[in-house]
Amino acid sequence: MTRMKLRHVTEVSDDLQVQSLLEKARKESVSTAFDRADEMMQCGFGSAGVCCRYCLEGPCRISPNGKGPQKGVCGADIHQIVARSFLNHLTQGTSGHAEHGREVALTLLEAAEGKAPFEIKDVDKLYAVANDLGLETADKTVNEIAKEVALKALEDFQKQTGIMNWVQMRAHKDSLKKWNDLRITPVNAHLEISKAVARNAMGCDADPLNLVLGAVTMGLVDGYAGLHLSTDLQDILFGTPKAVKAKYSMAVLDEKKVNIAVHGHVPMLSEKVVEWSRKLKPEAEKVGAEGVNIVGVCCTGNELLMRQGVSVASSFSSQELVIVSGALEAMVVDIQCVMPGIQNVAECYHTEIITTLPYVKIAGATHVEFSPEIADKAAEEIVRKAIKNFKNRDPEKLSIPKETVDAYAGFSTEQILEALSKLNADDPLMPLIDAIKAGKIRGVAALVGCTNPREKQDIGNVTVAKELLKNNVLVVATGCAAHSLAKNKLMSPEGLVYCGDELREVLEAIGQAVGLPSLPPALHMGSCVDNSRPADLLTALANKLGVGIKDLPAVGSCPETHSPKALSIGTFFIAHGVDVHVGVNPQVSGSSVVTNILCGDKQEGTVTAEEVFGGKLIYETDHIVAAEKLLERINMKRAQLLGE
Ligand code: XCC
Ligand code: SF4
Repeated sequence: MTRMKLRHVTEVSDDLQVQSLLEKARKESVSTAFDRADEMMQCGFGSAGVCCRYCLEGPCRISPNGKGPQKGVCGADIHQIVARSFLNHLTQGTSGHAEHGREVALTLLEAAEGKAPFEIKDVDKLYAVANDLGLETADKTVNEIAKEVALKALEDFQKQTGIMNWVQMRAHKDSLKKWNDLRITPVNAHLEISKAVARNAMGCDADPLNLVLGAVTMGLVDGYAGLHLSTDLQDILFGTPKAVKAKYSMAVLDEKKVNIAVHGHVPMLSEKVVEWSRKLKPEAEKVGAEGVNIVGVCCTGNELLMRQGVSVASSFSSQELVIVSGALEAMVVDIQCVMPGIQNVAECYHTEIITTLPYVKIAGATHVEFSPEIADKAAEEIVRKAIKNFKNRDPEKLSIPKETVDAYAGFSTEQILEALSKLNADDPLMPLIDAIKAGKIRGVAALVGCTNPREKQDIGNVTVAKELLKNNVLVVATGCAAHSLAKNKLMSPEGLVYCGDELREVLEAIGQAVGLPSLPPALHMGSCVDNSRPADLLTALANKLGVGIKDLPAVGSCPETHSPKALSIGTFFIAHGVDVHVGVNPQVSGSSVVTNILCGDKQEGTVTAEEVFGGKLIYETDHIVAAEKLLERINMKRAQLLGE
């Protein structure tokens, strides 16, 4: 095979440290996702979503240019095939988040029953959630209440009638009414996921519009059984985040310490790894290290950053390069966004890859089984393995980048409201609403999602954010997008120079009220499941203003995603009427019908997301144009809401 020309390192990432580690990897003949992306030809049929492999009569593929057969063997046309492949992506994204929620709910149950070594860290939040669920709390112990909350959560994976408890508890009433009218409100997560898989099979649902509505149900399952449920229960178990200062970049690796990267999503194991890294410091000293240094990758990194101030080494697309530093004794992974490629890279250095879940293993990696009851044992074993591996480090292969970037994180909805309450103790939302009404804050944008090895790392996330900030849009961020912003100083007061004057004044006023020079330009709200937090903030704003969420000047943007999870989160927001931008091909272009439902404007005679929900999907690869489109939508909603 002729080797494709690889991009120059400066085209691969905006991050100089990533560039230098990629150069090192290439010199050492180590294959990484950035180079594999260059070598991989993209299939035109797959890119347009027109290839169907759902039964053994196929595979069938339909050319969008009208040449060749226009129906699959079963008679499915291009719109049916594209709609099904869209629903398939959403189902996959949603099941990841639903599994996350279920694992956390089970951990809470086992903790409450004394079977797992976790304690309830945020009793106030436990009471708040219990009250919101309508549970009686008088005369009950904390563990009794926690058990009832956990059982309510598990009902959302079991009940056969009614609607999910978390939808009932968290959804805005206007949105819920709309979903009920459309009969798309989820009953329980597993039932809906199973139904989505079933309806997508050959010989089942063949109406593109109905299939897209099925995708919206997946978005709602994702949003409530995945995001909201996970955030609520994780806050109860591990604490609700508060403002915290930490460090970003590959330079958070510490040459003098045993380095362990925690990677994946679900925080149960990684919380314990942090605990054991402190307990086993004396053992690390015995092997000549100064201690154990935990660094975060992907959303596990976000979870530990938000609650423990753990520093963050890498977002998704550069995860293999953490290993290329030659300084990593172990990479511990749980679930989602873990590239199988890390094992091959690890084999070129001394790093030990440790998988932890029985259904997520990597051939060649070490497996240390984790479950909540044996959390301490597993974490202890993992940290000991890393310490033992310290002696195998090869000084010749060591290359740790130098500079870290300071960033503030920990902006849970509770933390934001607490800061605002310093300006107005009786009505904390009012300072925010006043600023929006006065136009000092034009609107709110959530910068979310990933980095993608095919895209130049960080540039999309940062460009969209800066354009919005310049135009006085309040930016909040989650996931790997938050990583891009933090590395570019948008999570420290230094980044205020990128804000419009009016936004800057607001951020300074709120920040100074809580003893900081200013709030950072972008507020880090957490991991991807924590997209529940911006949703909660919007719900509170809408309720206060007496309008629907669709009426707010709020948008979401996902410039560099790679994950179907981002599509399901995006659909969750669109179902509330929030416009969502994606900068990476959502693979629906083969069908004009599906594209129009998702991205089309209000138009007589057609059904579009904008018409039904009040928000739409904006697919735009040019970052500046994307920001312009988002601003346009913000201005349109302002005009409708405020009569501007
Ligand atoms: Fe994965 Fe959540 Fe995307 Fe990062 S942002 S690449 S999904 S780790 Ni969720
Ligand atoms: Fe072909 Fe229809 Fe089977 Fe898909 S479901 S592979 S279109 S026959």
